[in-house]
Amino acid sequence: MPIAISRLLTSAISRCELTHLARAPIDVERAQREHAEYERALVQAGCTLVRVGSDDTMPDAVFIEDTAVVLDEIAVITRPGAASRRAEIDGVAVVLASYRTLAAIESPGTLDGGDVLRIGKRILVGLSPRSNDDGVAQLRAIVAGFGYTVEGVPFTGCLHLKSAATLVAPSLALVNPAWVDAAALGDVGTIAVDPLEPHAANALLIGDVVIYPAECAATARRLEEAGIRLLLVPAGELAKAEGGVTCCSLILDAG
Ligand code: CIR
Repeated sequence: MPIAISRLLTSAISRCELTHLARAPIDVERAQREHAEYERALVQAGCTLVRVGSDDTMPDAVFIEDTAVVLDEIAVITRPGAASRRAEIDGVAVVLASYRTLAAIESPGTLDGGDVLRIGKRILVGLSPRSNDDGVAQLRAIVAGFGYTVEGVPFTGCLHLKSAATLVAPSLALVNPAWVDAAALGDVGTIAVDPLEPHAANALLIGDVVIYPAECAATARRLEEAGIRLLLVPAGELAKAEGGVTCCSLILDAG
């Protein structure tokens, strides 16, 4: 049974980092309701929920995906590219230590988990302002012994690689072709987002079900037509903080 590690959001989210979006007021209670529905969907997808503590000194802590890269063999604690987010890693490391041997990205490397897309034994890392070459090289050195390759992938238009491409089945990716060249993903099938929904490429695959934002209705139809089983969740408030459905959890096999 998979474990989903999440972190509650606080009113501090109104001070979140923003890169591509202008700041818009976030309705904190509504964002908390969205997050509660998201956690329910994680449980419905078969996960056991484990929470890391939160406080109002960490505005972006709810976006826990960025703090670690969890593989079956090891968990790599990242060094988030935004300095304001570096305090998030300690609490995550304490919890992950119960499930995995830990490694860590060290300065001057930076890496955000949102840039890390694993396709089997290939790990693609978006080359973004958050994840630098040194971070990519450190990740490569840490995971090489477990048989993983690590490649840097250029993309534009969004914060993290997984805003531009995610898996919706083991060999099927959902992509925004305006932001990333689907050829960089290699030998997988692709479904393109509806062009009117540029932010629709972020989907969370757990087993054979995909947690997906209800706001991306046209792309959701494309996925359902392709036979993908969706669990729709409201995600509009968290989107104002540049968060999507992958970034609010770390999913790992309990082993
Ligand atoms: C940030 O800029 O770091 C947060 N406001 C959003 C992080 C979203 N993370 C993700 O998509 N993996």
